[in-house]
This record gives sequence, C-alpha cells and structure tokens, in this order.
Amino acid sequence: MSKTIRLTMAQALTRFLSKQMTEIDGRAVPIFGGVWAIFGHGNVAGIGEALYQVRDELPTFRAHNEQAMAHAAIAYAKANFRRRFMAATSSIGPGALNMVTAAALAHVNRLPVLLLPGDVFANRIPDPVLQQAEDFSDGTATVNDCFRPVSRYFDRITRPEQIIPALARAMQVLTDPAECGPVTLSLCQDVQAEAYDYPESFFAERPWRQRRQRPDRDELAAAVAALKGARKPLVIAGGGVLYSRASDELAKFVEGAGIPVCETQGGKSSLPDDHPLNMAAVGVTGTSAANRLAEEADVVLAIGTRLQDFTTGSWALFKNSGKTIIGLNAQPFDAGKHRALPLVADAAEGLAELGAALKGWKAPSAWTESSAAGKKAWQADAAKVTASTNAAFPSDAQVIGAVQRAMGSGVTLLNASGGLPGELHKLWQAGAPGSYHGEYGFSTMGYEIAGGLGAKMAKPDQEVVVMIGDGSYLMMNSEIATSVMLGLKLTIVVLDNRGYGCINRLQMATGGANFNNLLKDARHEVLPDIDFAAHAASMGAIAEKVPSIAGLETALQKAKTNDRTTVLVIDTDPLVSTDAGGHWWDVAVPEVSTRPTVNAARKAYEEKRQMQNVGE
Ligand SMILES: Cc1ncc(C[n+]2csc(CCOP(=O)(O)OP(=O)(O)O)c2C)c(N)n1
Ligand SMILES: [Mg+2]
Repeated sequence: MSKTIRLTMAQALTRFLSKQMTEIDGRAVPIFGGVWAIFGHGNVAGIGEALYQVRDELPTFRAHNEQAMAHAAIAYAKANFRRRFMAATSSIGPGALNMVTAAALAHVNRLPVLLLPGDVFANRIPDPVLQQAEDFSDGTATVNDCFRPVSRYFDRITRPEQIIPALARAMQVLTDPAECGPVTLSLCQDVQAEAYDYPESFFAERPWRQRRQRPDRDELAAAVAALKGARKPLVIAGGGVLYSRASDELAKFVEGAGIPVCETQGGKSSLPDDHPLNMAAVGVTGTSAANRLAEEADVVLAIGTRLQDFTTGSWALFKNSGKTIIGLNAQPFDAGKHRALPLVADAAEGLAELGAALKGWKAPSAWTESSAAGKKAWQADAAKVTASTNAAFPSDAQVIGAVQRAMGSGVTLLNASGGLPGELHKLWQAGAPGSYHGEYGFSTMGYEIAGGLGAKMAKPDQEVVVMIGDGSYLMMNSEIATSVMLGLKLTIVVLDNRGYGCINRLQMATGGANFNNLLKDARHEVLPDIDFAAHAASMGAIAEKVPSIAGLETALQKAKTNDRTTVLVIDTDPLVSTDAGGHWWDVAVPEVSTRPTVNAARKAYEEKRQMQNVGE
C-alpha cells in the first residue's frame, strides 16, 4: 500500500495543480501561471481555503467579472503559445454561467483553460440551495451542464476520489496540441470540503512537454507529389504555426521553394510583415496581394488553420477549379476540411519533412515574382489609408496608422471585435511571432481589456496595446481596475464612433435601415455622450481624450513612460472602412421585403452566392 495523505478534494486539486511543471527556454516553471477567482457560496469555503494554502506556489488573482477573468486566463495561454495556462474558479449559478461564453471562446480558438465552477450539493440534502436551478424532470441537471458543448472535457465531481482520474484527463487535454481547449471540472460544493486518503504519488512534481507529431509516410508522399506538380502554390498560415513555434521552419520552407504566404487572423505574425514572401491577411479582411494569389492558387498548403469563413471568403475565394488543398494540422478534424489531402502533424515537423522531400524544387519564378509586385501595390494602398490626417473624425485605419507610428511593431497588439479586427488584419504591420493577438475565432466583445491583462501577465516586459471600440469597452471594462491593482500596465486605445459601427455598416450593406446600431439610431430620450476618459480614470487609469491623430501620437509617446494602465480615447468616423483588398462574405439577406434596398441587396446576394464552391 503506497503512502497516503488525508486532504479535502479541493486541497488535493490545488496541491496537484501546483505540482504540474513545464520547461520554458530550458527553465522548469509551473505550467499553471495561477488561478483567477471570484468567490461565493460554492467555492469560498472549499476551493477558497485550499487556494490560500498554496498561495505561494500557485498564486490566486481576484477579478471583477467571471467572464473577464476567464478571458484573461485564455489570453495568458494564447500569449504563451499554449505552453502555460491558468485556471478560473467561480461560485455556483450566475458566477459559473458567466464563464460559459469564455469557455466557448477557448473552445473555438483551441486554447487551454481549466474552468472550476462551483456546483450544487452532491448529497442534495439542503436543496434547493441559493442559485440552484431546479430541473422538474432531471435530478442530475444543473446549470453547469451548459458547459458541456463548449468544453473539450467536462466532468462533475461528486466524490472526492473522482478528482484523481479527472485531473489526469484534464492535463492530457490541456497539453495535447490536437485536443487542446477548455476543461471544465464542475465541483460540487460539499465534495470540495470532503476528505479522502490520496496517494502521495499523486502530488509528485510532473513535467509536461507538448507532443510534436511527425507526419504519416503515405500522407507526406501524397502532399509532396501535389506540391511538386504545383504551378501556383500558396501557403495559408494559421494559428497552428504560432502554437507550434514554427515561424523559422515556415520561413525556411517558403524561401527554399519560393512559395508566397498569406495569414489568417489567428496566424498573423507567423512571418514578420516585412518578409518578402508574406502577402499578409487573406480572405474577407485580406489584402489585394494575398487574395489575388488565393483566387488563382492551384495547390494550397493550409497550415494550422480552421479554414473559417473569413479565411475562405465564405468558400468563394479559392476559384481555381483544379486546386488541391493540403491540410497540415495537428487535428485530423481540421486537416481534412474541404476534401483536403490530410497531413496530420505538428506544423514545424510537417514543414521540415516537406522541405526535405522537396529539396531543390521551386515554384515557377513568374508566380513568386508576381507576388512581390502584388505586395508592393498593396503597401501603397495601405500607406494611403493609414496616413496622418487633420480630420475631426478619423477612420479606424488612420488611428491604426498613428498607433503603428508611435508604438512600432515591437509591441503586442490585442483586439477582438467590431470594425478593428478587419482593419488590423489588413493594415497592422506585425513584428515577432505572437506580437499580433487577435481573438477572431469567437470575436467576443469584451475580450479585449481582460485579454490584454492576461497577455501582459504572460509577457510582463512587453508593451501590450489594446485597441477597442466604444461598444466593446462598454460591454466589459472592469478589469482596467484589476490591471491597476496588479500593476500590470496596459495601453488602451478606445475608438469612439458612438455605436456599433461595423454592424451599422453591415446593416447598410445588406439593404437594412440604419436601426439600433449607432446610438443616434437607437430609441432614446437622451442621446448618450459618454466620457470614457473620466470612466477609466475612476478605475485608477491615467486617461485622456485626445483631439486628433497628432494628439494621439503624442499621448502614445507619453504613455510609453507611464507606470500605469493608460486609456486614450479618440472620436472616430463610424461610416468609413478600408475599401482596398477584402472579399465577399456570406451574410444572408431576406428573400422577402417591402423595402427596395433589401430587394436589391438580395439580388446581389444571390449573384454572389454563385461564386461559392459547393460540395468541396
Ligand atoms: C458579445 C458579442 N455580442 C455581439 C457581437 C456582435 N457584434 C460584433 S461587432 C459589434 C459592434 C461593436 O461595437 P464597437 O466595439 O463600438 O466597434 P465598432 O463596430 O464601432 O468598430 C457587435 C454588436 C459580438 N461580436 N460579441
Ligand atoms: Mg463603436
């Protein structure tokens, strides 16, 4: 019989988490960077007390909103290229459900996070407890069942010893490049406090390494044959390139074969913006340089991408009917999309083996050279829209230009929703891998500020710049106070166009009336005039409303020397976005309407849909 130690389930859980290790740059570090917690009944007595006991090895951080704290945890994992991650624990009921959206965000973006919501009593004696939703027909259902479809692994812990296999499985999922995503362990309140004689071996220090899977021989041979036959090959770099840390391998491969590269939102910064073969953004928010190549490409090597609609132009962008897609991906689900030749492997390993097999082969030089001309033309267009201006209401692109000029490419730029992701995808000139941090898998309004906080925790020596619209700011801003409290400085640029500008533009593009998006078009007695700078200052930030693009650049220079989170607010034009580049996006327009503008938009929509590849 091995030695045992008597602990509560919560104590066993926190002790276990504090012993899981990984290696970063040759140094052993805890794989969990800490635990975000908002306590209530359902976790304060059990998990709360257990976290206090390990506070030196596994720090606890307090936040203001459970969704936001989970965003911070997820951004921490993303900024760490999935090598380290965090946990987040909530009370039962509303506290738990506040984390469901964040779980979905992590699920869609394939990012590891350990969610530990409190749950009702397993013994059911005090039922119904405060915040318990009673199901009339199912005694086992609780609100935490909402986590099931948005968790890669879900478990409800109803006996203290169940935590042993549950944590083993949790670690497997969190560290597996193919399965990786949110793990939810729903912790019944009474069970958190119940004791068990746990084997001491369960708490031994355990190092974790990410698996780097090498390609299957037959899949590799098929991919090599397809590439050797290519006249117009193109690489799509997705987030998997970054998570594999495959940027050097990618550069070596495409330089050797003369293959141009385009980047998804998740894959932006796979190569630096100024790499000659980097055509930058592809798809709906793509550059003209990348999209022209995508239209013509005959072999598309899609690396580490989910091929979502923004990348494929709603599956209408890749127009070459004889094309072959090669899906180089750690996850078979993604590798085989759109009838791709699957090449299931880690991106770096896959690229190394493809490169070795293709040695000496080069794409036709006319194709490679035409990409350089396309890039030059795009850069001229981009320079025009990002140039400085005296306009009272500059465009998002002009604000992006100002941020880029003032902050350079060395910062980590974070964004998630509104008009900004599209503009930034096209126009931001990213530097090192991971310096562009976009959340465009779920595009969650409210990710930005909390996400910035998580990224800053992962990269404390880096300037983290958050760009956010007024709508997203109003949805979730409270972690500004947390960033001030923790001394984690963010530079936040708020673009105030007085409403949901990008949805208003989408509404107009689909023939709709200007309705319920901009504040002026929404039912009101008083037109809001929100003082964002005063609001941010009330949470302890250094805050300023700037009068112009020049004023923004000056304020950003000053912000670099500030020791605290700085919020800069600028009024912008809600109606302008960058016309250059881009591609059609499938947004369904009503088939029946009494409004001529909708009927016209429907007609155009039906024509555009003819471009879609059906059955591929
Ligand atoms: C949580 C959430 N709710 C709704 C949406 C749909 N949506 C996408 S962008 C947007 C408006 C964002 O407004 P703002 O942050 O001011 O940016 P702008 O569009 O003005 O650039 C909305 C409502 C979303 N992405 N996320
Ligand atoms: Mg707005």
